[in-house]
Amino acid sequence: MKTESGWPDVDGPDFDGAEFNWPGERRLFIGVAPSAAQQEELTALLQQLKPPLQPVTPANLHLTLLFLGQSSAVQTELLWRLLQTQQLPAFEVLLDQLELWPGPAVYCLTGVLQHPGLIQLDTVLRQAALQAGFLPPQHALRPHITLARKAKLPPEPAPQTPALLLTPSQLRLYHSLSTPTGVRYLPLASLPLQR
Ligand code: 2AM
Repeated sequence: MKTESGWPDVDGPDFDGAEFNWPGERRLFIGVAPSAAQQEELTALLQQLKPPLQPVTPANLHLTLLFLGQSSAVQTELLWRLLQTQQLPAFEVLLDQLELWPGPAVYCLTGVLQHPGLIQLDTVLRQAALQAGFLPPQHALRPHITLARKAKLPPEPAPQTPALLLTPSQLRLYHSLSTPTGVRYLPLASLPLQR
């Protein structure tokens, strides 16, 4: 189903799953979104970030669980079918540190990989992706929400650090889509996390 904005409504009651039928490859990742209230709180923080920091678009705020990279429809459908047969545990993660990561030059709100549900979900996602023929991720999962890119130095003055407890109810397959107005993270499909 398409929304008024033209994007599929993965939360809608009649969303009937993704259509895995694109030609070539799409840049994909699996992640979770903050709640609407958390997105609002982070949006207020984004407004405090000035050039040269490049704040992300509020609608793009997400926590990446597994980056898939360039992905064919066949490979992605296989992964999604595998995940549909798995127990996908719910988790919570507290994001309460503002950090600048010099390598990718991102400024982000970070947490620690310690909740058993998140550790288990990370394992399930990695194993399913390997089975579907994706390359293993280059790094261990470091839970974070990217707030700004092109971050060589932290913002001055430092914003007040929020403490966000993410308790997502679903994971999402996102398409990272380049548009004339910048990158958009378009949800293609979702799966419920089991409590
Ligand atoms: P991040 O902002 O959570 O770090 C889409 O490109 C998203 O995938 C990016 O926003 C980034 O999420 C993540 N990403 C991009 N390249 C990646 C890589 N090589 N390894 C892990 N995550 C990556």
